[in-house]
Amino acid sequence: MLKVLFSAKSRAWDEYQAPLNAAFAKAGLDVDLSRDHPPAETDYIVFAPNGPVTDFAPYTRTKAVLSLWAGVETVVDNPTLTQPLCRLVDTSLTQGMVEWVTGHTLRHHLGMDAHIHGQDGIWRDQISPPLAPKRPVTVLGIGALGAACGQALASLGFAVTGWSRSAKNVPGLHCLHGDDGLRTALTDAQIVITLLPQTPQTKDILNAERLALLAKGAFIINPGRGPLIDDAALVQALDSGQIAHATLDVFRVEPLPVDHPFWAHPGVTVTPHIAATTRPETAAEIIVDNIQRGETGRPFLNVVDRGLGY
Ligand code: NDP
Ligand code: OXD
Repeated sequence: MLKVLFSAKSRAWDEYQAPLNAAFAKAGLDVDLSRDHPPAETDYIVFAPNGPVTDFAPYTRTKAVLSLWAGVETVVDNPTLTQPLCRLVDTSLTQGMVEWVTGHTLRHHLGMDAHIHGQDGIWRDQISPPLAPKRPVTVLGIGALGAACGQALASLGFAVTGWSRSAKNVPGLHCLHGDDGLRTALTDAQIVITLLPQTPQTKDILNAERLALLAKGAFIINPGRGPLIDDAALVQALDSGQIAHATLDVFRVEPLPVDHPFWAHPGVTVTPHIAATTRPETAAEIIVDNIQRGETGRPFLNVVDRGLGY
């Protein structure tokens, strides 16, 4: 019988126990899923960064650490982690992100706030936004999530540029990469969506200099990670009108401290890291598929490149 350790918060255990056991049964795997297997007897770890396991050294028998999260920045550098680390790539997570990004993009594109907050008896000027093809959108990071979001926006007619580390070809997107590509991708962009992982290379990627490349009055939408944006530079760009509004789902410190300037800034919308949540039913299938792969000698899916950090 395989011993699978579940290392995440208690609430996650309540949500995942049944779907994981159902997926093990469906896959024909004989598994003892528990929150307290002895390390030296643990075959796999189902892992969340806010769970109890932080030292992987005693897990000498463990064949893989299977993350319930897509972002792995808090564990990727853990020197005790010598086992393969697999991150979550899940159609439900992607669908959730596509919906959140599309919703917030359309909010800014259509200028919805003016009418949602303007129910005061005044028949305002009828201002038409440009149609989507005239609205240049840039997606920084066109991996599992960014590519799907970019393609969803392109299918609505937006002119979407995607930027990545390596050269890519994502149908429907104008794809750029590297330093020169970043400059081109940001120059005159009106909406920028950041879906990069947090690594040393992506830290502060939206700094003062790069924010200045955007079209005046641009919008930022960040469901990636907080450190992708230089907070002080963003506040300055909002104050000057260079950026019209920033919708931020992720922050350097979470929960966002109550005295952080983002809370009070009229140009910022804070959402509490809810852009895309992992859904237990689909995530369980993916975790179990990877365990089945490990047990049948097939390569794991979505193995994190420890050198690249994602
Ligand atoms: P992927 O690994 O599939 O994609 C990452 C993309 O970023 C790739 O296109 C990659 O380029 C690019 N990239 C990485 N480093 C660089 C760099 N130095 N320069 C340029 N491009 C770079 O990740 P996902 O799409 O699955 O997830 C992205 C992030 O979204 C996660 O890391 C996590 O932080 C965040 N997230 C947030 C959630 C939320 O609810 N707010 C939920 C889930 C995820 P290349 O293609 O060349 O490798
Ligand atoms: C994730 C997240 O990385 O929720 O999965 O941010």
